[in-house]
Amino acid sequence: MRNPAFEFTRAITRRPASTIAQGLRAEDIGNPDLESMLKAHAAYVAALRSTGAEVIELDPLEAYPDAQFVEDTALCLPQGAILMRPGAPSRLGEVAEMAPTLRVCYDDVRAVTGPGHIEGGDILVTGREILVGRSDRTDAAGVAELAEIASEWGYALREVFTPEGVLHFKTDCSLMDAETILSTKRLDASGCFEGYRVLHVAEGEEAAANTIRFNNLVLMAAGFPRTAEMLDNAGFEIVEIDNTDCAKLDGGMSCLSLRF
Ligand code: CIR
Repeated sequence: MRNPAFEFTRAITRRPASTIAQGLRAEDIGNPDLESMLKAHAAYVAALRSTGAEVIELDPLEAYPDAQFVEDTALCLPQGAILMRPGAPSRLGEVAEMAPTLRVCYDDVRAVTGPGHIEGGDILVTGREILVGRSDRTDAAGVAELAEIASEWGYALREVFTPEGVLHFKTDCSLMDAETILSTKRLDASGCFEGYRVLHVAEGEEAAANTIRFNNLVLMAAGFPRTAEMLDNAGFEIVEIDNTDCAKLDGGMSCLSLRF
C-alpha cells in the first residue's frame, strides 16, 4: 500500500511569471532571473515526472509574482483538499486561482475561510500527524480552523512554532519518510520532533532543510554537499535542483508543488 506522507501519484506546479522580480522576500539579495528560474523549474518538474507521477503544470499568473510557490495555497490530503488563507495580503488571491484545478482533482474541497491565516509552507504532514508551525504568516485562528477540518478526516493536528525570523515551518524541515525528519538544529532544539528520527542538516547549510521526499526521490537544493552526502549515506536517492533564483524570494523545494 502507498504511504500518503511521501508516495504520490500527482503534483501541481505553476510556471514562474515575468513579474517574479516583484516577489516577496525578507531580505533583498538581488532580483531573480526569469530564464534561469524557468530552467530550474523545468528540471524540478522533470524530476517529479521521473518517478512516474502526473504533473499538472499551470500557466504563470502575471498578477501574482509569488504564484509559482503553489504549496502555500492548499493542503492536499488523500480525503480531500483544503484551501489556505495566506497571511501575505499580496498572495490571498492566488487561492482562487488554484481552486478550480483542485476541484477537478478532488470531490471534496474545503477552505479555511478566516478570520485567521495559514499558509501551506507551515504545514508538515508526517506518517502520524499534521504539524503546523505558527509564523508571521500562520496564526492561531488559522491553525484552529484547519484543525477542525482535519479532525473530520481523522487527523491529529499539533500546533508548533516556527523559529523567529524563519519564513515558514518547512523552511527549516522536511519529511524524509513516515518517521524521519530532516531539520535544522535550531528548529529541532524546540523539541517539536520528539519521538521522530531526526537528521540534522550540516552546520552552515541551514538552507538545505527544505527538501521534498517524492516517491523514490529526495529533491534538494544544489550547493549543500555535506547535507547531500549525509542523506546519501542514510540511503536516500537525491536529486539536486538549482535553487539560486527561488532562494532570492525565500522559496525552496517544497514551495514549488502540491503533492497528492
Ligand atoms: C513568499 O514570501 O511568500 C514567497 N516569496 C516565498 C514563499 C515560499 N513558500 C514556501 O516556503 N512554502
